[in-house]
Amino acid sequence: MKERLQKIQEDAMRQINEAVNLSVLNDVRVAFLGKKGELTAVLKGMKDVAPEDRPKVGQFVNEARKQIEEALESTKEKLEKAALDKKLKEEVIDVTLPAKRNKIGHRHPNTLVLDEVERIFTGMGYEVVEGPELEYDYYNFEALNIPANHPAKDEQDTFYIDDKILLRTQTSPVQVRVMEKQKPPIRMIAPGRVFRADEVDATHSPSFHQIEGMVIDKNVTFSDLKGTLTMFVQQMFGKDTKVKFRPHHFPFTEPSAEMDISCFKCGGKGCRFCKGEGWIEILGCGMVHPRVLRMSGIDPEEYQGFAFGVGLERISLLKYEIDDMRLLYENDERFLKQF
Ligand code: 2NL
Repeated sequence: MKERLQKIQEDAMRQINEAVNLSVLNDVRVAFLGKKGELTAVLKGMKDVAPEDRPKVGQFVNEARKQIEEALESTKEKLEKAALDKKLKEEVIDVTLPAKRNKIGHRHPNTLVLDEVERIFTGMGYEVVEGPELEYDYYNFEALNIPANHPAKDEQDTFYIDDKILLRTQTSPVQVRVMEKQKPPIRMIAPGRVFRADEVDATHSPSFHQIEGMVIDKNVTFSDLKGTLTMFVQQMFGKDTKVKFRPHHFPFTEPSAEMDISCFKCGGKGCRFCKGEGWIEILGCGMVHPRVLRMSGIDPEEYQGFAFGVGLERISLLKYEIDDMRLLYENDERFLKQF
């Protein structure tokens, strides 16, 4: 029995020493100390040992077991350390290698301009209001005093979903919805995407963006409109910007005007940028038509208002001297990274 134990112990020690990794070492542990292991088998055979020999044999078995366990433990530590060293060596990072340059996104020129417009008008106490891109014919046309036979209502110009619903052609419907709900005073701008059945070229797109603005209160006059829009363009294009109003016609305002600004490139002398004019057309505006106020439940005897509409892309193109609107929609990285 003693010899058998000695043999088991020697075998175990040799196999432990030869174990090349943790998995092999574990197999060795199982082979000797596991449920069906060799040493365990000896313990199970104790019942066949003469009772007077049992304490002695038990002691041998325990000593062998202790020695094997200690050897397993120390070899396990050794192998674990070796595995860790190997992993650390493999995963070493060469901090002297050049870094990969991350690409940083850029804000779109339209976003830059819209942020600036919103900053200017919220600074004057205006609210920014958004509304649906799909609109009822009523809000897009009828409530704005645009008659059924108006050319803008032509299917050639407007995307109709059915005979009542369309893709809005301006953001005025947002302002109509506010007039219906809110008692004046109202000071708001309505930025957003609008749609017109246009062919794509350097200055047209079937989908573009508009910013409309509206003020309704007691005793609002055309002077308020002039003062407000002058403040706006002087913040947007420089404090020396001059404005000029030309009479115009819109069904929703009376009187109506188009506003020009002095060329911010040449200051009004005339240059290539303003095509020798000295002036650049920038927006349309006017006093809200009394009929438009009345249709939305506002008494034009008590309240007046002014309104204006400006193309967001038009300002982007001017401000950043971009000569083709299509560049704003292509999202070419080489274009966008300049902003
Ligand atoms: C342009 C200029 C304009 C308005 C938009 C407006 C909105 C309401 C009532 C009255 Cl709810 N007016 N908006 C006013 C004048 C001009 O846009 O060039 N439009 C095609």
